[in-house]
Amino acid sequence: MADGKLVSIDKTVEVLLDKMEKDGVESCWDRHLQQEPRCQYGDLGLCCRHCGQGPCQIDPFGGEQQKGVCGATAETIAARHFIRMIAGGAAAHSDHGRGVAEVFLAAAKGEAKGYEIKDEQKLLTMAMDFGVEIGDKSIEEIAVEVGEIALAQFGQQEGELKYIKKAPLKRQELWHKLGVTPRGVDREIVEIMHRTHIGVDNDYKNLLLQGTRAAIGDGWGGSMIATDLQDALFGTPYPVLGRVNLGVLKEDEVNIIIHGHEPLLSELIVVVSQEKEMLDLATSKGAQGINLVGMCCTGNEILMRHGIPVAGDFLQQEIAIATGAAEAVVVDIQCIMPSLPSVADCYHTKVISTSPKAKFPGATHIEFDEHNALNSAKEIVKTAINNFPNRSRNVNIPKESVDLIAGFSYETINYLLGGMFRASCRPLNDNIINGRIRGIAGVVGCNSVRTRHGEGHVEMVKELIKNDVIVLQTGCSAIDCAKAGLMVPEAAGKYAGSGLAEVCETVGIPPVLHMGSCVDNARILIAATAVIKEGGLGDDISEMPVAGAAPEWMSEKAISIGHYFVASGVYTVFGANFPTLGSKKLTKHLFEELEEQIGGMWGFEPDPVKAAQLMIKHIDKKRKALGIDKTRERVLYDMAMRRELEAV
Ligand code: SF4
Ligand code: MSK
Repeated sequence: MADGKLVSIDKTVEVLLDKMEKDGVESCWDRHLQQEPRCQYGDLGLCCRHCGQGPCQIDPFGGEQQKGVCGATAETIAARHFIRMIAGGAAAHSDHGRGVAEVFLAAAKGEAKGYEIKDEQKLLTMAMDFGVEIGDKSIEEIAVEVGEIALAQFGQQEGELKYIKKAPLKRQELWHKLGVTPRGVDREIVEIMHRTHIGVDNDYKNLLLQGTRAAIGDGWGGSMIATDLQDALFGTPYPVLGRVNLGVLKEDEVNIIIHGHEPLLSELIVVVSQEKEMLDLATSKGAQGINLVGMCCTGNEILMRHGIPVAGDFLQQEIAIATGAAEAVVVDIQCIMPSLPSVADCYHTKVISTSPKAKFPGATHIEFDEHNALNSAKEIVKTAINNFPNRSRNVNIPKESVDLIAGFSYETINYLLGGMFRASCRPLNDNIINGRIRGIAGVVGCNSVRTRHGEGHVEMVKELIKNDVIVLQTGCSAIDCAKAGLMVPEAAGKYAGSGLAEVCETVGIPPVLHMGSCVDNARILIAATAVIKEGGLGDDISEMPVAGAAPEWMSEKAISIGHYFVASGVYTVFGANFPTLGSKKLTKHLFEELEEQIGGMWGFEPDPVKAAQLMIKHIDKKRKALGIDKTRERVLYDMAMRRELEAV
């Protein structure tokens, strides 16, 4: 069995893996050990199964003459595999975005009871971005037009995605020149699947260009649309106090864990779980209340907007059930381990699936339908409450949980830095230029059993903030750094370098900002663009002192995110493992040549501190190119000096 101390920095894992061993329940870490040794062909991106003549495998040490049955080289095989990962990730984000657009449209038409437009300002901003005439139209009319345009972006065949115009001008021009401006979200994903079929595109650089096009369609298309529509529908996040880690589960209440990625149903579960009828039902079953908590990105969504506690990250989903205290784990889509129903079999927990796209043998299915979402939410909450009396004495809720401040949307950061009347990122730019803040890093992504759980995120982020790099976070990475106490304002004085600490203390923000879920990486793109537009830090994201990272990535979505960071001009370092290492040429292209072509490039470094240092080195390179690498003495001008200036 896996040793909790070795596999994770989180004490809850150690405690609950011990419990699982006693209870005779297997965990993902146990299965990870059973999978060792991994197939090296697959690990290095050198196994092709794209036709019935395969699998074909290339020996990484066997020389360049080696080919698959059809003649595909190591470069072709690895590039096809890599961009199919982009297609998978972009499809996941985009299908999420499409689902939100459908619900948004139904809500705008008054066909989805329980939903309403909460942030009219965000809706109006979207309307302007989409070129919708506002005139004297009602909010509902505008919302219908915005919803229709948003939905059409996914299936659009010609032209370019509307949000491309939000990118810096110079970047748009480069994308046009390279022919990677996405026409429609789905079209670029389909074209990847076509080009990677046997005997179509065999030029690894050309294959990668299509990967770039689809990834831009994810970051500046599907994900950005998802984030904006969710903000319009549920409210743009503002700073909110939350709590994180498994200690948020309660001994005497009905614990409902909401896990997955979409906030569509969970927003209504938040409402329903506070209704008197439900609270009375809980009391009648012997519980003191209903304790709603999140997990992974659905958790991040309801944390950002309501301060609902987050029980844990991707790798804590099985151990959360093993506490014996979860009445229900409600799942929608993405990052939900198929093992959950079998873990739940050993406890009283009900796993409730809600999406027709994601069913789990052994789970209870209560389908989400936007036209009837309130009823689904009620049925789910009732099922959980009715399960409370079945809880056994075999309960162990770990003590660990800490405070965090979440809710740092781009709008919030602007407001906090500039105030109500002059909201802007000017103070951020000024502090980057004067060197108090060295640069900006986006540290995002998953957990993987192939690294020590949480260590990559926390060690990397500590190294960055120690060196005055402000960190923006999303996804499970944000959850891990919150668990380590990095997302409270006091963390600035404790962990940040003196320059960053001074800025954070003045503004009253943590040095590590939680910006939301995986689709909310689009917020990071918008924040970076705002910094460019503010002036003084170059004309393009590639000129800024920024870097990105996913030290514990595992999902295809992370590859798509990483590639749209790169395609937007950001140096992006991944840890754990990297899926192209078997092809020297492709890896060189990704890690070196891309910078020349598109301004951003990939990096790979499993040691999180070394990876942070690579990011800092890159940030310093950009500071030098901008001419802001030397600390400037602040000179106070007296009258004589001013007169001298005027005379000149
Ligand atoms: Fe082998 Fe080519 Fe078929 Fe891939 S596409 S399995 S390399 S024959
Ligand atoms: S949930 S994609 S494990 S971040 Fe977004 Fe976490 Fe990665 Fe899923």
